[in-house]
Amino acid sequence: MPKPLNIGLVGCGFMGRTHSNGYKRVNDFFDVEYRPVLKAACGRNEPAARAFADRWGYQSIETDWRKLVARDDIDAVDICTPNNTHAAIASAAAEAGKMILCEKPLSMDLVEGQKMVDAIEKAGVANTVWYNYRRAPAVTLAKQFIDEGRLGRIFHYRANFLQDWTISAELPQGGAGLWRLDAAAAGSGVTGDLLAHCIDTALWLNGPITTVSAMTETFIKERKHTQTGQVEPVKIDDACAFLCRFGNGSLGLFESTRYARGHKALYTFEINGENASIKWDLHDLHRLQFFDHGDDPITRGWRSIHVSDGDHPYMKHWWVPGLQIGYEHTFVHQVADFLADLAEGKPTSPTFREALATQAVCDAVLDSADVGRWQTVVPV
Ligand code: SOE
Repeated sequence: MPKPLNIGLVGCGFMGRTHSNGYKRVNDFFDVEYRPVLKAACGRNEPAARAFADRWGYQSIETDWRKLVARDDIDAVDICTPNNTHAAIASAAAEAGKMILCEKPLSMDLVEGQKMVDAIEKAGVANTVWYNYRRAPAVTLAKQFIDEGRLGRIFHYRANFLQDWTISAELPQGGAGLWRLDAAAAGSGVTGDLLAHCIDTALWLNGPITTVSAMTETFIKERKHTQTGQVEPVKIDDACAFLCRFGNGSLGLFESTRYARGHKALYTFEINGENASIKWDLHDLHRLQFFDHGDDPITRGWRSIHVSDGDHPYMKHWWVPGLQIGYEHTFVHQVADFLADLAEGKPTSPTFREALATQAVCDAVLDSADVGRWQTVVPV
């Protein structure tokens, strides 16, 4: 019988739903030594927290995260709140000896993130940050191909994350659902929210980024603030593009915007190596495009690998070969890996420290856009 692991989830929004689904599904599909128990859900709005708890099956609610963190019956604290609250909750949870699973990005900036890493490493608690796209089977397969040396020396890394949901000037900033437009709650705009995903994947697949040169733009300069009712300056980056150099000598090109009409969550990356290239697209997330220069020249071409066979990463745990899975499964996989690592006493990647490296790149990108010059990424 798997041992119970009592979860206290802070934040009852979109991410709270994705993580809860992960906890609920994991033991149905993965043989792991722990079983997440949905002990408590925490949200400041009591009726909303109650409705969330009832829907997802949490046994109790809290309206103050400090009470949740102090509870003896909570083993792991899951942070799904706006970015400006991550540090306080994580540090208190670490001090209370709780395991911590924190939504991305880790922190508002590198300095704050460093303090969080110090706190959790001092406490010695298990920790991970939810950069979920690593665990799309096709992305994990890309990692496998690179580690096997199939691409050879890597020359180029290209990534985009394009959305279009903030184009209307009538959209307010701040408050539930729209805190991502409020720099005081989010820290940054697309850099911390979307490029952070691209950077995390890139660091994992292609190693450290050393220097960056970026530009950002805020297209809508003022928006009404939901909480104050006043029209206030918009301080987030609506769009960001940057060039970079990786430690392995390859060149990177990254772009993110919430103003690409027609694109809802188009995360794509392409990697060009000496022997082969790979491409991935979140809108077609179960496929990995692969071009191998070593193939017979007459039939050589881009292969579209349907990553749904039992030999593919994570897939033997799901249905039968050929039947694909989706976005929500990336979170189930992260829970499964966290529980398996816990049983073996191993860290679960990305740890807080690994997520700090993403934060260091985000900071260098924003600094570069600010000063208009190349910036060196602080090594973490
Ligand atoms: C923003 O719209 C968002 O929900 C991000 O916050 C998530 O991290 C990303 O996976 C999808 O888009």
